[in-house]
Amino acid sequence: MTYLQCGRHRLDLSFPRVMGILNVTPDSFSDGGHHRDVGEAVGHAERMLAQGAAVIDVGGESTRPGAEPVSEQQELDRVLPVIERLVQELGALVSVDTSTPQVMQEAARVGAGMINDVRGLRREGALNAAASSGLPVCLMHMLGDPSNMQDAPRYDGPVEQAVAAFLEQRMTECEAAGLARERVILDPGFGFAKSVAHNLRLLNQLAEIERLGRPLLVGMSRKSMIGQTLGRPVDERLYGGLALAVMAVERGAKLIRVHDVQAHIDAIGMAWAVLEEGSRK
Ligand code: PT1
Repeated sequence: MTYLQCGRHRLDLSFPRVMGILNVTPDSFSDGGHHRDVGEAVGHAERMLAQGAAVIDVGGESTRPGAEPVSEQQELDRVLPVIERLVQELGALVSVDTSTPQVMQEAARVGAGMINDVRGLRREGALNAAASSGLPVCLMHMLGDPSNMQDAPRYDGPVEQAVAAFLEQRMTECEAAGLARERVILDPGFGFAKSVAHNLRLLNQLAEIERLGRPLLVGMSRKSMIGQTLGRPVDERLYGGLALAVMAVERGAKLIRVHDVQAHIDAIGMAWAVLEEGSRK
């Protein structure tokens, strides 16, 4: 279980790896496909790879709380030219952050090596598209949709048990539809249908998700769980985020989805060195 075959790339997950975030959303992009915008995105990915990112996560739909949906064509126009160049020019391992079946299919066709779906393949046709791609898939926990997920999220009982039960059930359903467990990465979905207390508790109890036996991905970079806990605006959340990343690694997380690659490479590398020394015979 140390390696994950991601298309032509073999991803070594015997130690924690950094996934660099590459947003190609309306705020950063007008209507996609413009050479200058694509060039800027490729340049940013190149810097993240040089800093040690193992994967570049390309997303054309914002899934922040309150974000509005985009059309399938818009999403395709935004992500495909970028993925194509990252694969062709940089030989990068690209993950596509999408819930849209057509985007999964086309991304795989142009060389993406992983599918990252915050909706856990629950959109119609997504499970079949992901299964037939042959690629690993990150299944994330969320209730509702980004437009309404933060409307007073509630759980009966401990949040980590609800999240673990959801992910286990979803993994079983996906397996029945032809997506082998060996291809699944699990993500508890920090900031998705969770209060600050839920998010903090979930990180504290992350071992409950790790027990499901699949590689864990976490995304906490610059999120409001940091902002609300420390009283920091979005551009002052790095130090808080590094603390969270280190705690996630200590609890077994193997893919850390972040904006600030260099800082996380060092924090995680240091944490991992301590953990490794402690496990020596
Ligand atoms: C994530 C994730 C993601 N997060 C995966 N993919 C986002 N696998 C996009 C806030 O509270 O955690 N895992 N793709 C970004 N979504 C959010 C959610 C951004 C909440 C910000 C917040 O600030």
